[in-house]
Amino acid sequence: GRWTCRVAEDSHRATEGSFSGRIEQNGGAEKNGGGSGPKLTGEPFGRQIWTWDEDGGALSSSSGSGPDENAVLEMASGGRPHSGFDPSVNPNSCDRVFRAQMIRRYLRSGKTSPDVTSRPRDSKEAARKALHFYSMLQTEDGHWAGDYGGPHFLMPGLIVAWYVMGKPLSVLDQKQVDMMTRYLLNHQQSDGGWGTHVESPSTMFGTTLSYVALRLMGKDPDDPAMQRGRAFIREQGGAVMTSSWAKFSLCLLGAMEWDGHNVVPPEMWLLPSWTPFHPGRLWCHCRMVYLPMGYLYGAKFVYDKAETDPVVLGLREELYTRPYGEIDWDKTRFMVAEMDNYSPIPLTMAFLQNCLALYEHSALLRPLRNWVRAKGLKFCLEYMRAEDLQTNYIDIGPVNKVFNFLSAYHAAGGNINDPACQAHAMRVPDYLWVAEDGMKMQGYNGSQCWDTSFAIQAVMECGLLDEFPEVSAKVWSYLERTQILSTETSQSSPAYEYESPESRDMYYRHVSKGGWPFSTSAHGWPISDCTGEGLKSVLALLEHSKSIRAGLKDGSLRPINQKRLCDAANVILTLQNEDGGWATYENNRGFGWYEALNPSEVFGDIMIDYSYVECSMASLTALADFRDHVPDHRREEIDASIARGRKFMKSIQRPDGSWYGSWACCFCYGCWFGVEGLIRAGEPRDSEPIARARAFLLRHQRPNGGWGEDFTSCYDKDYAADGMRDYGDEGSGVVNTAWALLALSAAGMEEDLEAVRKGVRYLIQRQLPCGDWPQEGIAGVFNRACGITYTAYRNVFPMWALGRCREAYKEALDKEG
Ligand code: LAN
Repeated sequence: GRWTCRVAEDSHRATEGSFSGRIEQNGGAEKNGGGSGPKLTGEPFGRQIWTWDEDGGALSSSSGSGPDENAVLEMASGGRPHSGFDPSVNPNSCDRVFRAQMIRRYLRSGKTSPDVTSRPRDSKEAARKALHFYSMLQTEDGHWAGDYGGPHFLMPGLIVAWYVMGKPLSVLDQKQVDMMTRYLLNHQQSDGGWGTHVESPSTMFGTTLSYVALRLMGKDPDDPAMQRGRAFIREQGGAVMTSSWAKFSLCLLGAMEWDGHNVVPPEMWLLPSWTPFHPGRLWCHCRMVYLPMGYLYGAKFVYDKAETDPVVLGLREELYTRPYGEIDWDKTRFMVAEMDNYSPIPLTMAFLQNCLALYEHSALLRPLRNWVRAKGLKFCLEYMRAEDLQTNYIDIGPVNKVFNFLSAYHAAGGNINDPACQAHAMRVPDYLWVAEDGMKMQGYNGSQCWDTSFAIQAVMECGLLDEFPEVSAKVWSYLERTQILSTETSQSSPAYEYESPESRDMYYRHVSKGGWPFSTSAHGWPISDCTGEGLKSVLALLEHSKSIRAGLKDGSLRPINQKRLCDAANVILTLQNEDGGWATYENNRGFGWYEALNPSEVFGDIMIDYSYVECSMASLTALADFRDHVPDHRREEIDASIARGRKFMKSIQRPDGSWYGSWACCFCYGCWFGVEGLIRAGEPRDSEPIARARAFLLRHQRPNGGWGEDFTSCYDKDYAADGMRDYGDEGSGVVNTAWALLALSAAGMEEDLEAVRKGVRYLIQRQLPCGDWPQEGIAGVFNRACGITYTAYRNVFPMWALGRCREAYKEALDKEG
């Protein structure tokens, strides 16, 4: 057998087909004859799920005239030996399983792969080879799929939920459990622990959750790996020292008492909307996580068999240094190991938590509490239901996905065959990914739209659109189908009903229609910069539609009318904040002092949606492109918006010339957005802010011509001076080099030619014979403290940088300097 990634309609067929069978196996509550099982809602484009195919072996190399399997693996392996996975060399997987599948399919269709024996002679050839390679990985529906793993705290949450629901096969089957076990064992570190993400040193957050997950999946406590894991936990003082999000899962399981967890009152949702603090003003990810947490806390959910389940009883002994019954839980609420304590609970929050604890335990207040709690719980359920329907049960992210599921299960009285539970179960695989290190839970249901928009802009700037018309046509159809609520399929999804102003008000949602998401249309949450990148991509494709059409066999492209472009521009305009910048999904609704209420020790800056250099650049440049394309739509507002955005971007430039990148590592990334955004907004290329940013980049170029930073830049908010020590090449990495070059060539100053030439040479020299680049360190980041994998970045950004530098410096670039 073989793991296979299925996309779009095929993924829907696979889920719906296998699901009816699974329900029957689950106790036969429902007998589904002939495909009458539950159906998925929402647009299928972009969906990617992994299934285990028993007969997948028939497609493997040995049989018949398939492509040479060794060559396939060689090309899929990102410059690594293609046997096994060795985290001590590099804990980042290179997405070998998916890439091998795509390359195999490409070759079987009779197309030829890049010539691995010849070396590109110049930047143009290198870019062409890069695109040829990358085009092998494009899926049928036009997007680029990829491993979006990295965090280690997500999958254990799913496993805890699965376990307390009675291990339903419709949620996880044995094949998946085996692959997940493999993943966790692969990432155990030499000190016995697990990090918060693949590159992080061990934390109690990562370790406690991973340990518990392995035990729930059947690992024996006497297994040497488990002994080492346990030793790590106990050395830190036991599970009372883990951070609150891990404690939450332990409480659900019954391996910790709710008194050991700070209060998460569901009744906070009942606050009148005019109060300075209201949860509706939180950053949507924070809000949507504390929503089900409030419900499960308020209902005091505990696994119903906790008191007799041998694994849970075992964990009560294994995880603590004192007998479980003797722990004074109220004293453990604030305990947390130093290694987890990135943003210590502020005193204000600690004070508030103590007040809430008094409220929670007061006998006097019980009648009042019961009354408001019931109301709070009711609102939470309604809100979760709205979120489930608006996202077709995908939910905004992996954390609320799992907790919303568990809440629905609780509300259904523990009936896993309840329609809402079935709908949730069918969307679990949307978050799972298989790579050479095992099966992981991703940070989102993929990064499809984001990667695809960047890829096509890179192709455009490389001037390769006409050479690869089919790639462009497929991207066209992906972006067309993925704009939120703009196509027929998406308009028939339940999400559409929630777009009315009343409903948006009720559930604190911003306008969706016309935006682009990070992943898929079915996910349905628009994001400022994803809308910006989507809009820029579509505008560029429209500009080239003639030549794309000419290169196609049937010449057909679905129309994208101007109304849809205006919808997108309107969304972007509404998202601009008062400070002139753009935040992620919504306007900034809260206040800076909300950070004093941050209840999570492991993450920083999560309470409100701030304006970011990344989101601002993408939004502002999209408006600028839109203005060129549709000059008379809200012209004055757009001009004013761009001017304010420009001012904002200057205001957050650091004195050293850099910008802090919040969503990838780190200053090179920020500088790319800063420089490109300012220039597109009209800033002269020789102005002081641009000069300062260039000087910053030039100062950090390494002797080998590349640039390098790693995750610690984001964590410390300070340039990682040693560069990418472990996973790059003498302190440089291809992705960072590409970002620095994108910034420098956006300015395109004559004086920088030499530095740019060195950088470009570096990229060419690091390119692998097949046109890929090596998988190095983790590229993405969120909430200051967690890394996240962007597999596509090693292909898209170097190619893009080559194209842009060539365009800026022409033939001079490839001459001997
Ligand atoms: C993402 C992924 C996309 C990312 C960009 C669009 C790249 C960025 O420019 C804006 C922020 C955004 C939308 C973003 C925010 C935080 C997310 C959603 C993630 C990094 C993906 C996973 C992460 C989410 C918070 C993970 C779940 C963990 C919790 C702490 C809830």
